Amino acid sequence: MIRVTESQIKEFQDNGAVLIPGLFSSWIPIITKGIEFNLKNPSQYAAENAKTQQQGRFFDDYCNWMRIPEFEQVIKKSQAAKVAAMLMNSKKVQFFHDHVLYKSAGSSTDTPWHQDESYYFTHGNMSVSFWIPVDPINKASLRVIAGSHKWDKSVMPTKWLSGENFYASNENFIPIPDPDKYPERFPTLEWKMRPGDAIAFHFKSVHGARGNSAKRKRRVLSLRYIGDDIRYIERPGKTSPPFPGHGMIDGQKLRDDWFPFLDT
Ligand SMILES: O=C(O)CCC(=O)C(=O)O
Repeated sequence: MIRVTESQIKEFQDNGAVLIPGLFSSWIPIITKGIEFNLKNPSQYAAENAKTQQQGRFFDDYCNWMRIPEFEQVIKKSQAAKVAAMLMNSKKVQFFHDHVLYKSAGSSTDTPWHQDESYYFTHGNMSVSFWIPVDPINKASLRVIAGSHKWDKSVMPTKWLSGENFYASNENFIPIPDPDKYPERFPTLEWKMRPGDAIAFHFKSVHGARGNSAKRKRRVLSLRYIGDDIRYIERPGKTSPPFPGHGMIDGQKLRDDWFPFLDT
């Protein structure tokens, strides 16, 4: 059974994000096993994002699905690709990448406001990530600026730890908004979540997250999908993830040997 309704699709398309309760309920033990393996076996891309004066740990890592069978299983066998097709209104769905985001109990590190598409070499409107916590979430869910996926300009990408500009040239980007200072200008969405729930959000949605003030860790897997209209775009520098040696050029569809089509 596909767990997505017309009103959830509309909410995703209007707000750029929607909660989908229970989408991964039967996958939580498998996802948890994959995350635990990833934490013990980080890749070359793993990063620690807490500044020295901050409490606790904020770790992330990505592009591990080819070496972590639990991630490959959930990507290829769960209903996520079907739901992604419906949310994006796309005939076909390609998998883009996996991303683990871990905050220890009491981590004081906020996830900075950002827009994923600015870091990516993808361009287009058919995109969705599922943010899937395996621990209950009260205050540290993803926070999304409602409707920001429809903004005309992209938000300036920065390096999470240092705050430096991500690319050498930043002229085409707008400054990072501050929804906590200007809540009327930038209305935000956030959710209480149970393991199995997922937030579906657009690559252009501006989002962040609070630190984890809870007494338990916050382990999350984000899975990212692209649809029919997504094309490769050259950025003014190395993207994140970088996918070295991809060999694609402006306007191409993403190569399907690296970004596989999924059954929908
Ligand atoms: O989990 C977080 O703190 C941020 C997640 C995020 O930025 C993402 O999944 O794109």
